[in-house]
Amino acid sequence: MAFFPEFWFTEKYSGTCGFTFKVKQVLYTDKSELQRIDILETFDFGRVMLLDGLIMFTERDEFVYHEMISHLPLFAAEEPKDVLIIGGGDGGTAREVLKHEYLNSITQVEIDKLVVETSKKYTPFVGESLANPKLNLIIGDGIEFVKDKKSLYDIVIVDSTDPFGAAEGLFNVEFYSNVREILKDNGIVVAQAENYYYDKRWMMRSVNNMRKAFGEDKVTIYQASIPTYPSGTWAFSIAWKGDTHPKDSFDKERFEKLNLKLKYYNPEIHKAAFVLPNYAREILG
Ligand code: AG3
Repeated sequence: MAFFPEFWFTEKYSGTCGFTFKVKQVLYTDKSELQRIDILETFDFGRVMLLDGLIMFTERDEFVYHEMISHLPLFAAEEPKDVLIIGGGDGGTAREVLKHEYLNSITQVEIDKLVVETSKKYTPFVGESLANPKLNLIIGDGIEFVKDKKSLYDIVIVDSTDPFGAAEGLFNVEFYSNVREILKDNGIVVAQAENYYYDKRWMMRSVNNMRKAFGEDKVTIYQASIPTYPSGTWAFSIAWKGDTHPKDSFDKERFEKLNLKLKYYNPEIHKAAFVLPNYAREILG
């Protein structure tokens, strides 16, 4: 009987549990100055990008994350014109933001050029957008970029990796304070904020530091179902400078006019995403 070797990948959540799937083929492996990058071809999730062995996105469910980190703040904001994306080197967030054709400017600051190049080549379903001439893509450090600038953006989207290594500084109070300064008066910031099942301290690092920068009552989280991320339920921290809670400021007219073909986000989800189970509320305090 012939023997067919099988290759299974596990993202380890701890020493005792994780998430596993079978791999058809490793399409790419390399190391940048900052991290190891792998692209896998899988049976169940299409192409998958790993950074340092952690799942950044899969072809099958990336739409949830990218729609929710983009459209929610964009439709919550009042007449947004200028958007800043920090991180997001794969291009998925840029793809969604670019759907808002009325925007004046979209600036993205990604620290790792190799992520950009790899995504363009191996995962064009997200990476293609990085070549869009409407996107002003800067290869640089987002932490430095937001320093000493005032009132430039309506929305800042922080599409980072987990809070260690290069991304650690994207979760601290100095960074969020600079983001507050770079936002215009009614500006909104959204950041990927891990999950409250395995990593509640990571999530709360983002929430608590946003609270210090924006004020206790100007920060919350909203959530979305992302099957291939730890716990399957992902949190996004959100802070706003104006008076209106973003769950109450959905711009219906703009939404209907744009008529986007989306797979996750809709007007009901805009509100529902802020509804949290009791144990998550308790963690938030
Ligand atoms: N950035 C957030 C990924 C976090 C996932 N963490 C993990 N698998 N441990 C995603 C980048 C997509 N643009």
